Amino acid sequence: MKYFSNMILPAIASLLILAACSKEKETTPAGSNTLAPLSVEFDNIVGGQNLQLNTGVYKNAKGETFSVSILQYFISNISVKKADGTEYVVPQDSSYFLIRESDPATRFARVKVPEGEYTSLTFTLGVDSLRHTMDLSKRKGVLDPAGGMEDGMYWGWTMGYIFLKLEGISSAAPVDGTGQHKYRYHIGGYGSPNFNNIKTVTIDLRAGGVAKVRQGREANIHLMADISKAFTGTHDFSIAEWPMIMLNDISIKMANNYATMFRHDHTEN
Ligand SMILES: [Cu+2]
Repeated sequence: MKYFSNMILPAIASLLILAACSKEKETTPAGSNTLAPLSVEFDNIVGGQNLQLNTGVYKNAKGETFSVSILQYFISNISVKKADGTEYVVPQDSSYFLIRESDPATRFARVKVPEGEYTSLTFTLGVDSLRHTMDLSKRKGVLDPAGGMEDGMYWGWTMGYIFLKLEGISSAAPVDGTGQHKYRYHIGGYGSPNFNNIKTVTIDLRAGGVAKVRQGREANIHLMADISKAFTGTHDFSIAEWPMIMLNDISIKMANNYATMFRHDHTEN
């Protein structure tokens, strides 16, 4: 009997362990934890001020005053990283967002990532070049050229998506066809056939608070996006000199400027 239990009990125990392991495998894919909600909040500001569409009046680095009537931009290809370097890339099809200041519901990019603590966030500001060339059936929702985007964010097949659109009124801008002193910045360019204004942004979350992702809650990474950065940085823009920027070379300087606009403020866990 002693011999029997010495042999059998460990065998039963290891069978139980095996059963437990295989049961776990049924519910969770190997090597990853349960997915849980994570949001990234894009809180648009101008310098130290809150952005108020149409009514807010701001000053750029050249001392010109301006208001903002439209601000919208694409965020895509979100990934997060843990302190140990483990990275999770959100499945690309679920990773396109159009942030529109006119619609507060769009200020959150909501994704699902494995439970855990994340110290770094990476995303694309714009739309990756590969997606530009995909069939229209792969470009639905906010990427649908035929709809889903308020105030068009698409130029056409060869010119691609507008990554960031900033428009408003400035007395520094000349009077346009509508009788207004409008400035218009429509920035895009995915590398073919023109230059590439796709920007990859990485944000260190350690100082402002790591994201503790777990089920039953939505961790929220609260970012500030300071749109005044569009006017300054590698190049100080004068609205009088550049009241309209679209798919031209000067847009490279503006994209380099605004790529620095994100700052992590805090994380709600
Ligand atoms: Cu917050």
